[in-house]
Amino acid sequence: MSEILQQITTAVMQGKKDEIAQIAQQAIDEGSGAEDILYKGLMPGMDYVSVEFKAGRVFVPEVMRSARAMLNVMEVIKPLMVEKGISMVGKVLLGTVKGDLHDIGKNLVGMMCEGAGFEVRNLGINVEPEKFVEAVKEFEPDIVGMSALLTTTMRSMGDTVKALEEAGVRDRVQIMIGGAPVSQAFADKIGVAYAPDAAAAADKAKELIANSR
Ligand code: B1M
Repeated sequence: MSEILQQITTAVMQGKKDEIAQIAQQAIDEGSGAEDILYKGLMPGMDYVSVEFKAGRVFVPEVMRSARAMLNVMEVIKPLMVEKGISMVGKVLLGTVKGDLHDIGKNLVGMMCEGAGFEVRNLGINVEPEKFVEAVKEFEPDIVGMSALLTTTMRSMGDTVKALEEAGVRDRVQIMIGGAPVSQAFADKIGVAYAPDAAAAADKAKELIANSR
């Protein structure tokens, strides 16, 4: 791998969110393509962070910094990717469900999914089932991701699945849920996929895409 792409990988691993855009610009000036920067520079860095996070060797603040570094470069290379028609891995629609205002974990999930090459649309917090339905029709995501941090708002996840079914769009998407009170057993009960943390969510999203193609 070229030295400059290795520098990008290292900058993601170390969460150098300010320096990394400059390194990416240098890579572009030296002739690296957006695809190489994404797949050979950024992604190996985020994959490393994801493994370390799962193993408990790095924590939320470090992951946030690495994800921010990755997003700073994505802003630089996005126009080049659009120009060249390079497609992302898939589309993820994310939201914290109705009644719930917690968004730190959900945003982390969004960052990790972007780090894994997904185009992410984040609907924010307190998202009504109807809002998910509208966004599925308009954004046409591959995956709908829902987050809940309150035991009381887990119910909204089931309500959202039902709303998607009633609107006739449930079969167009894969659904993944997560959040501290959510479990695999609950996900099984409402017929969706589950991920326990942000790194696992990005892995699960990739797995869901691979299984659906
Ligand atoms: Co609230 N809160 N809170 N709170 N809050 C908790 C969740 C609570 C456990 C605290 C406690 O009592 N010990 C408790 C919930 C109890 C329960 O129902 N089980 C609680 C409560 C009760 C409340 C209020 C009701 C308090 C009140 O007003 N009386 C109120 C409710 C407001 C509402 O939502 N309607 C409330 C409000 C708030 C703040 C607004 C003050 C603030 C949120 C700010 C914000 O998010 N912008 C807040 C916070 C910060 C917390 C704690 C302290 C931290 C949550 C957090 O951000 N964790 C929390 C206690 C705690 O967890 N120690 C607590 C860090 C984050 C990275 O982890 O969100 O779990 P987490 O996300 C993880 C995984 O869960 C997973 O990946 C993430 C990263 O690895 N994950 C997904 C999350 N979403 C996923 C989606 C996926 C996959 C994985 O797929 C799509």
